[in-house]
Amino acid sequence: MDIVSRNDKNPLIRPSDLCPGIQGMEIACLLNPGVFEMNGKVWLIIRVAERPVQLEGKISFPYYDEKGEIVVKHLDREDPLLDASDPRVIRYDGQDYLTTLSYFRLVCSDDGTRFYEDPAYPPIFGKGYLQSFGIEDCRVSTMEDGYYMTYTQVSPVAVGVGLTITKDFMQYDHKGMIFPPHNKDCALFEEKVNGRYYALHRPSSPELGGNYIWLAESPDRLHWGNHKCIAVTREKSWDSARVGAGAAPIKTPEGWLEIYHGATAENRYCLGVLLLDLNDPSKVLARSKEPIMEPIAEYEQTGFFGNVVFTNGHIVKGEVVHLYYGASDEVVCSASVSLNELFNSLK
Ligand code: MAN
Repeated sequence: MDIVSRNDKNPLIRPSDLCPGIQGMEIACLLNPGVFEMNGKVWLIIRVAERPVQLEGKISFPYYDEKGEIVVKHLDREDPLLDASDPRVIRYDGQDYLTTLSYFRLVCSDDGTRFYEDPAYPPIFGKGYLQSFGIEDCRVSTMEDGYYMTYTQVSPVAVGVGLTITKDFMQYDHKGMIFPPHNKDCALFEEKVNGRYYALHRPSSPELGGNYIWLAESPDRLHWGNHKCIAVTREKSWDSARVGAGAAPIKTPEGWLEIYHGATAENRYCLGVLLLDLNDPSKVLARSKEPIMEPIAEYEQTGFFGNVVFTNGHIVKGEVVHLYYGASDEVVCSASVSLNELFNSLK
């Protein structure tokens, strides 16, 4: 099932619409934007993934060295130690790397469809060892005291969740890793519930357990505890291998609505909905059986990594949710759906 209305201008932004941000690189993909409103505009914080132009017979990928400088590693495609079967990841001689280096770029729009860059807002690059393979999939929670950005930080030792706070997207207060490895897909609730902050996050348990959505509490948004697992994968379903939160949950009189992603073992990514209790978000009141969105458009089925719709940002205007999403790990798109339709999908 698919109940969303796609923007007929999709894809809204393609790699060729932006200039590479790192010298000597090309943009391979634009992915999974965080979304917020500022100065009367809609803003996307896009994950831009770059790599050198690929030469025949070689695979070349960038990362930051200990000095914080970008180095490029070149491998022979025929090298028996190389496993390049996944376009996103490289396995070489027992070590994992990423094929691209991701960072964030800001674009804004007056109508929510046509986006442009404002040179006053520079890109945000990964810094330090724990971000040496890049930063990815930023969620922006708009809170009383600023914008709280949670994102994946990737390095040779970990995939974990970083937190950065800003009031203006010019000055940033980097708080380091708030959820240690292996963890991603972290979305902060935009207000306190019963005096405590809440976050959805996605640890991965390699043995017992799996890739499930968890809820945590905090007095200050830096220290998290009382972790609870609230949604697991469902066998033979569209969300059988992985589930993870999208953006900050939407507060409604019926509860917190969370649009999440689910994937199969074949890496087909769809979206679904969870409804969490208003006063105790660890209680799941309802969960969609069928996806609300599936990769059905041509640009969602073919691209850098096909059969993917992935969202981590939206704007709610009255009764309508304007979803922004990454399609096929390559282009940025939007779609809309009413709250009513989302509630109907839970019945
Ligand atoms: C997975 C995918 C990639 C991502 C890495 C590291 O392989 O989600 O897009 O780059 O994990 O987070």
